[in-house]
Amino acid sequence: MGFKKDFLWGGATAANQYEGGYLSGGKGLSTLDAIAGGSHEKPRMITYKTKEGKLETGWSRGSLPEGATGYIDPELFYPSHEATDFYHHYKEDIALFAKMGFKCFRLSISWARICPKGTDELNEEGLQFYDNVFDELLKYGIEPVVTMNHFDTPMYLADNYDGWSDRKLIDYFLFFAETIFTRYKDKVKYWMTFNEINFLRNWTTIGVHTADDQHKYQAAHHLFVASAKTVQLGHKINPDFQIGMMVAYIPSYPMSCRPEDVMESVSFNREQEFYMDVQVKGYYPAQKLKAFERTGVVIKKEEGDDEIIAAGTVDYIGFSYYMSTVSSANPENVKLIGGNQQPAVKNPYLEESAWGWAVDPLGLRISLCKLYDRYNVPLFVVENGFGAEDKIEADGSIIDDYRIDYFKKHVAAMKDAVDLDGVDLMGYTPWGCIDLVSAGTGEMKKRYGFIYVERYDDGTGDFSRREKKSFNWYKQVIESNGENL
Ligand code: BGP
Repeated sequence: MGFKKDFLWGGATAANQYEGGYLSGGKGLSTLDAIAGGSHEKPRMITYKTKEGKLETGWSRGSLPEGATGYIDPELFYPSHEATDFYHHYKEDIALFAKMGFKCFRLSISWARICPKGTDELNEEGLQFYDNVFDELLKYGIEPVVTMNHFDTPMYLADNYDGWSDRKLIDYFLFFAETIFTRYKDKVKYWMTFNEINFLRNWTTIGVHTADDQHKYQAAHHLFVASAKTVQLGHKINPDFQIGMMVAYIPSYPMSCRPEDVMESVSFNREQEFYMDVQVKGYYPAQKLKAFERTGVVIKKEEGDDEIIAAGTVDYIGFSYYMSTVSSANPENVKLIGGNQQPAVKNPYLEESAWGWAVDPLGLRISLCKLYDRYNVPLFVVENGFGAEDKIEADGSIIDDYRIDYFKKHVAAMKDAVDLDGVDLMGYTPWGCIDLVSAGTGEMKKRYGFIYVERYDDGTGDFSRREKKSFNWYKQVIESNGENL
């Protein structure tokens, strides 16, 4: 009973929010370097350069304005440029992860650090950086879990190809994939292709300038083909590789047993399951094909795409789980989650974080049951956590009992899913195990870590690290393989 002996306890991060060194060591610009912070869910004023070289300022709701090219506004402070400086602190941070007893560590490789333009030019210094990081992890027996692309598309590809709406990106990504698979094949076993592939509403992350369904789903098709080819290629390079997909899972409950509310929640959940259906089952689900017909979306496919998608299904599902939501057929019930553009309905039975994210541990068990019943492949909870504003006490300590409480309940829910429901769960990597820049807000204020980093939204802070109260709590959880909460 309980979690497997080799359960992968660890923590999760992403290059664009944690690494920093955005122009160090030969790295090229990525889309998230050129806008002021994060994955840009909220409408925000950005300054950009037009193709004609003119500087313009305008509102952007996640999409790059038409014709915009990568421009860094010297007047603006970009927390993501230095982020929490893993680039210079990786040895110290990995030692802290080892002290917590991590069995694995999830990080992403910055595509533009390996291929500065995203094309077939390579940056040896970038490759060496990740060699150093993996060697450091392996020194402590920590298994690297690598997201191949976490929201950061090389800016050159956004500027010159309109990002993933152009099929050419499949080849460029494959070149990047082959490079890192070959280079790290004896150091990394666990891979994931695209982070939260269903969050394509964050257009900047995929470098697309036109925010409409036609562009979104065409880009998704290219991502599916790239992912499937990547899976096949990886298995050829090293048959021991475990290559997964990654989706943001926010299960939705119907507001009531009124059938109209139930249908709303079915539709909401289907939109997320669509991305899993394609990558796990290997085909487009009928419901989506019908929806394309209704809305006039026409996916341009090349001959052989369907076969590629069918042959390149993933080994496991990685997913993020932070909250659940509620669907209602009555538009009056709809609110925006945490001020961003995600429509949702407040659940009267659940508490929310300061950012309006409903805390729902049982929702995690429900998700695990549903996904395992539906797909029957191993599951990996690769993100989960509680974003909060932490306070440093006079004696320097950080007493984050609210975070411990959140994790306690979520680990207990996973344990029930394993013990009572028979779910095959591979591991658990809480998000932002060390403080990093928020994807949604682009700020440092919203923190997730077991480790605090002195870095603030006005650009102050010396990047020093300190353990929060949750650090020792998580250590004891790992030590007891999830028995001692
Ligand atoms: C997921 C992303 C992460 C991350 C996390 C928390 O959507 O994969 O990159 O940051 O959510 O979100 P936020 O930073 O907005 O609190």
